Amino acid sequence: MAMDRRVFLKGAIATSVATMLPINWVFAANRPEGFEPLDVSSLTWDQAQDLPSYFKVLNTNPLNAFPAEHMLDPVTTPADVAFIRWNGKLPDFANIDVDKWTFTVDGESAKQTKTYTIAELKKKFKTHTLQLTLECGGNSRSEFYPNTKGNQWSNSAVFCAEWTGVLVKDVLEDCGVKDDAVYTGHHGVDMHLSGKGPAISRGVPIEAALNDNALIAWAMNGEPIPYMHGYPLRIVYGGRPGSVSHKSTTGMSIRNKIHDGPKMGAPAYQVPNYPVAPGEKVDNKDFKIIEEMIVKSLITHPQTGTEFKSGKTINLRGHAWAGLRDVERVDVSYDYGATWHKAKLTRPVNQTAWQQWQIDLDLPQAGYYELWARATDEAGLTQPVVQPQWNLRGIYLMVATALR
Ligand SMILES: Nc1nc2c(c(=O)[nH]1)N[C@H]1C(S)=C(S)[C@@H](COP(=O)(O)O)O[C@H]1N2
Ligand SMILES: [Mo]
Repeated sequence: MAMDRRVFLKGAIATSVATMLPINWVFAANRPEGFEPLDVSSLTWDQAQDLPSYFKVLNTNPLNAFPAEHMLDPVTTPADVAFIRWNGKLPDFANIDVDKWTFTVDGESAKQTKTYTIAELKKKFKTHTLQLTLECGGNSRSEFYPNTKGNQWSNSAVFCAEWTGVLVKDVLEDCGVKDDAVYTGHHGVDMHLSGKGPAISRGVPIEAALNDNALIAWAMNGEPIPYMHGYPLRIVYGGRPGSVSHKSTTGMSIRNKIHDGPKMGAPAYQVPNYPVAPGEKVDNKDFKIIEEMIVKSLITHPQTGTEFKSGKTINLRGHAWAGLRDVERVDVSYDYGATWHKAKLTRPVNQTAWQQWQIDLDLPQAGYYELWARATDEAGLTQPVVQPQWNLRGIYLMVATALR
């Protein structure tokens, strides 16, 4: 169901949040079958660990948590609002010495192996500051029906911060990329929960590493990267599954084959290359790696559950992004898709930065509404009204990976 893009507005005549909605559920007759009004009382977050209460903690070991969607309203996501995803144990942050931290480039297809301190990276290469959209491959997974394995993210396992660092491309080219290079492999210090081996080591096709929206970054929003987001050095790729943006990174291999580190094998971060029925078994050889994220929009204002005075114009707004492409338009609907209204949309500040959309809505009468937003990218790909093709790992991606 397209719950990802809906926020509901409770009409002025509805009584309290706890009493069951809706007194006057406007357009209820149009709603898709099985569509129930949201239960507002289930939308309060648990307090856990030291995380602010606006985080919903999915698990603590490994640590996975996401913010309420309306916390993502700012154009640039503040670090203390961004979702947190670790696959294994946390790095030993207390013992990190930023002056001694190094980044090594190696691999079969590197002409030379080189090791750089952070100071050397800063000195040797041009510094770039870019806004990059980082989205977990499993963002919105909780909306699959039937549910799939994996963290049940809402739609807020995504953020767009401003990252400062050097281009991955400049560093790889300094070491020399052989003609037979196929893939990168990313390395770090955090261990698998068992204590044996790295928690994760993923990579991207070499062309992705050699474009202009991949950084080896030491700053997030102008500050040292917080522990949770990859202190002291992080690989960041805009528009690709978050798992390739390696936190607390110690290096990158230039591989002459598809990288084979932990979490590279099917079905992790992969989707079947043909449509499957829910629950259908798929042979591992019929999976393909997700390399780019798909077009999507997020409603960040008003907060889900907001009640307005009747007759008030409502400013509905949020962000939209589309992997490596630009978003071309965003439309919104308050009548379950019977009519769509075109929102104003900004241009991205740089490739893979999310874009901002907004629209003023005058709703026809007092009552309960569900608001939908639907983004369309420059290739004409649009968000489906229902959750796309079910797949084993709940990845919202089938269409885009088939296209490029
Ligand atoms: N070192 C390390 N980097 C990692 C991970 C991890 O477990 N360890 N998880 C990846 C995944 S799956 C995602 S979605 C993003 C999450 O980034 P965030 O925690 O800054 O939101 O980090 C990626 N980088
Ligand atoms: Mo992820």
